Amino acid sequence: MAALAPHSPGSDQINTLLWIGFIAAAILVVAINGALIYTVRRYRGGRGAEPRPTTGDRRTQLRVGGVLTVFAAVLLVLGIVYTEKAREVPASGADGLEVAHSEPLKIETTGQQWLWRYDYPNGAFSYYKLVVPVDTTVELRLLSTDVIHTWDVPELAAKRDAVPGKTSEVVFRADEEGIYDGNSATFSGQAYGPMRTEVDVVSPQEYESFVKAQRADIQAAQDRVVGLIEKGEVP
Ligand SMILES: [Cu+2]
Repeated sequence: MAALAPHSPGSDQINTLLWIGFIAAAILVVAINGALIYTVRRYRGGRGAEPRPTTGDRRTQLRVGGVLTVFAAVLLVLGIVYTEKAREVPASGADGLEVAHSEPLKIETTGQQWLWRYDYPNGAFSYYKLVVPVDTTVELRLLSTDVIHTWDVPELAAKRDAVPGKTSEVVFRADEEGIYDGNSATFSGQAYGPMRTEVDVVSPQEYESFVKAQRADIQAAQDRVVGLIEKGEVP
């Protein structure tokens, strides 16, 4: 049951919690079936004989009730502890982006039918593919221009909705370079299926050169359009 391959502290906590839930369920299944088989075998009546009605004495009832209560209480506490931990904003690590050591790298993330757009601090933007530095705390500020979209990259963070007129945040710190795929998780119109995303986790140097090159490309394209307008080639 590898439900997740966590690559960020938050999804790590959620993964641990999933395992705790799985083990708790397994313990219950074994205990209940064990008790049932034991009781049936122990109090089995003879062939043709009327079965004996049995009730446990009060002490046994209290003991079983007590054990189950403690079990439920432990699960509740673990659930609260791990969800709280998953909400904590992790600090950037030593291998992370230098400027993001004191506060997270903020990237504006806009969902629109049917694309994700990422706006980086230096003015560069990209569609579909988000590039972030490894070991760096990244804060995505989710916005939507039309309907509700859901940003869902399970290896990095719990999914979150981008709601028109509201800002929500996704925080993660990727522990390994690589490509992480995102899903379409909420129906947002006819082309929601292909509205996926991809997160490329790269070294801080690669990140810096990506946003620099991206910005230069965008600037060059804009200059070209302005040039054409000035020459009267674009009405
Ligand atoms: Cu969508």
